[in-house]
Amino acid sequence: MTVKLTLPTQSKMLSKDFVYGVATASFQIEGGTKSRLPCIWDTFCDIPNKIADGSHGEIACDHFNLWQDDLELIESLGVDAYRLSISWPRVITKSGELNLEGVAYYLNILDILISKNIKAFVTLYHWDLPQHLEDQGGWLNRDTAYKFRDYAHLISQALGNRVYSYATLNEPFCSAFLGYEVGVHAPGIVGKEFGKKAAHHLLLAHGLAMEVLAKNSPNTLNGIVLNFTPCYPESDSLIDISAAAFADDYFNQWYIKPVLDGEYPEMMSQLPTEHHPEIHEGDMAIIAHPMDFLGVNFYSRAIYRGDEEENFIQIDAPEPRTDMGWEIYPKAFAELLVTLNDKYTLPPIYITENGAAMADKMVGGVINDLDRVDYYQQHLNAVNDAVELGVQVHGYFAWSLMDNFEWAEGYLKRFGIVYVDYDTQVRTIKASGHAYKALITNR
Ligand code: GCO
Repeated sequence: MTVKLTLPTQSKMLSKDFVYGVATASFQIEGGTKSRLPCIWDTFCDIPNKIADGSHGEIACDHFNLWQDDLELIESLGVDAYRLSISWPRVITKSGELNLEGVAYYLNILDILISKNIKAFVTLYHWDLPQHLEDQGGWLNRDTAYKFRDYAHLISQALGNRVYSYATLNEPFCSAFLGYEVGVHAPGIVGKEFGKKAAHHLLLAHGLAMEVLAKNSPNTLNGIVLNFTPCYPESDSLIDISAAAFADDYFNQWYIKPVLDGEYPEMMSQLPTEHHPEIHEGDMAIIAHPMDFLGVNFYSRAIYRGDEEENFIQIDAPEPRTDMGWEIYPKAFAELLVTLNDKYTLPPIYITENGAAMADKMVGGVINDLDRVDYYQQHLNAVNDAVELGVQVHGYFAWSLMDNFEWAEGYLKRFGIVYVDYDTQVRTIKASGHAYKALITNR
């Protein structure tokens, strides 16, 4: 295990143009729920047994109040960029107008980032749908896509030229599949017939917002953030190989292929028609609006076994694993990037999330998270391997700046390079945070 993060001396990732950042999301860190409209995660947290520790987002990291200190913390890490998300229910009223108080909160953050010369990578939707829109059907209602377009229009006008990059959506796979198919995320809807319908409306929302951003904000890098869990067969048998290919189309290609090629994977024909999305004429062209960048989130891979009845069965992740139970398999990261580059005409890539939950222990005021440093080292190496093979990666963001509300896991899982004591809200930079800072500042 290492305490330092290093890259080969000739690495393009040591260039000053390569962007290093840290990432967060509004619901996971802000708290301040009383100062905004309710969102689907507020509601979901109130349902018994949905969140592992029975917690909620009312305070979270109290970033709503501690944002100034947190911006100093970010600056102290020496990063080039900060990826944050805007809470839709904080900035738009029920009747669809700007909530100026909510907007002011983000304007202050963005102004300070500019004064510190830190690039703002703003995500417009990191899963906190206003509850009143869910009450109208949420992402199963096509109209939500147009509501998102209107929100994108108003907020991009309000934020003006303070932003460096806009991502429309974060991980539509999670919103659609986890939220509307297996129901382990908000709003908790279950049914195979719902996932792809929700996904289509999310992707439509992305395309409509891209059109708006291209007009309102032509000088920012505009794109989407997708997560990828590469799918590997358990064996070389044909049935396992085709199971992995099916899962890859279902979970990964379903999101990237429409935004880049304007069509869904051919595997759609194997799904029962009741599970198909409702595609209107012209939708696919909107969804495939040209993008300035693609955000790639990577954590782990998945291994599949073929099955006569189910299309695929995911087998238990082998060791080594993180505290989430996710296999540590950096090779899949390099292979993913190279494969995407072969398959698609990619815009510039930013790694918008990568990181690991580990069972951190504070000893004598110090968090010596060598396991996380090791994870970062191996994954930075993997990105570097892909760059050497010709993939155009322009930046890398650690998930996350600090420990925060890890969705259905509540506060039990810690992804931060900064430790958060939830009783006192004291932040302590972990060994991984110090190592990340040294890598960035020694370039
Ligand atoms: C994600 C989310 C993060 C998670 C992280 C770890 O985009 O999946 O952006 O919110 O916390 O991925 O699960």
